[in-house]
Amino acid sequence: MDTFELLTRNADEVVTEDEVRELAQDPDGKRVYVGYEPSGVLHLGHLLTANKLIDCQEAGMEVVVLLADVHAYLNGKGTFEEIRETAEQMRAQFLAYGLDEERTEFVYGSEYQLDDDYALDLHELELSTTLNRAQRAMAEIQSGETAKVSHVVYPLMQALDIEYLDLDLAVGGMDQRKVHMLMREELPDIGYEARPVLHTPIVADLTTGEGKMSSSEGVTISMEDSADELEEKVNSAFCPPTRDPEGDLENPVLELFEYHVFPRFEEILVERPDEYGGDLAYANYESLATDLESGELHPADAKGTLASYLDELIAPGRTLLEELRA
Ligand code: NAL
Repeated sequence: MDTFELLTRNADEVVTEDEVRELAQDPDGKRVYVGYEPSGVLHLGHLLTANKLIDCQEAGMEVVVLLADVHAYLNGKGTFEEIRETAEQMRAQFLAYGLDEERTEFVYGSEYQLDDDYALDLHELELSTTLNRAQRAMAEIQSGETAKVSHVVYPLMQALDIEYLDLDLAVGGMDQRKVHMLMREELPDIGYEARPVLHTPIVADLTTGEGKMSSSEGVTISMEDSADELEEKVNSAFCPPTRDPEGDLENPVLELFEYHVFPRFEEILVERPDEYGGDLAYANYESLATDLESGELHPADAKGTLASYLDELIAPGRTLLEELRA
């Protein structure tokens, strides 16, 4: 696969393609970065951006993971001490999931976000950005019903971080796109360069195929799930025999194959008894989706296979969590 294709596969949005094409010409040693509000247990949403980081490492880039402790604090996620503790657990789970330890740098936001020069730059951004703009950027990220002043500072800091961590590429879920657009417009206003960004898709809710899979509502798959829980969750998933259900619905089973399983395995094996046609092997997402649509692959077999591959992906992190808690 060529480098541009590897860097951009499964991205919903690339801003801009030309800038990423240029980066793909010479990716060695370039820095890519994702930030996360610390949370004790990773879920599939985190892992989707982690897959993109693994793609970038494969292309030769250095990965920076920002453990955004100050951001989580600004977003009302707990006391500073609580957030710090969950950040440590998060770091360990990312490594267990498959990020290359040698080429992954973990940085706490609080290591530099409380410095004088950072504070002054932040105030300059506060002065050049409208309240309305900052609030819109935060709409999909904000927790809680009532907007707080901290919620408009948050996206400005996220924009500034992209300068302070000296990045060549920023990665985030589609829910981060308005923050990144703000970064692209506002950083040049205070004398810094805008950076290219990639946005990964948001997987639909597992049981309904609507909206997004989220840890606050509906069914989420996390690093904590046992093999049995995974099987139960995946078996209850919405899986019509098409990749394009009507209206706003998605097929979450196919999405998980496409974004989580195929990027991490060479070949997917569907085990079936001989009387049901015997085993099937797929080297890419397209061929599996085509077989589901034609009826060659039954949704029940697709689900059973998905559950076992997801189990393989999360098993190392699950074991580590058990050890941390023992
Ligand atoms: C992501 C988050 C916080 C700070 C960041 C700084 C730079 C790049 C990415 C960052 C967390 C993210 C979330 N806003 O909603 O999880």
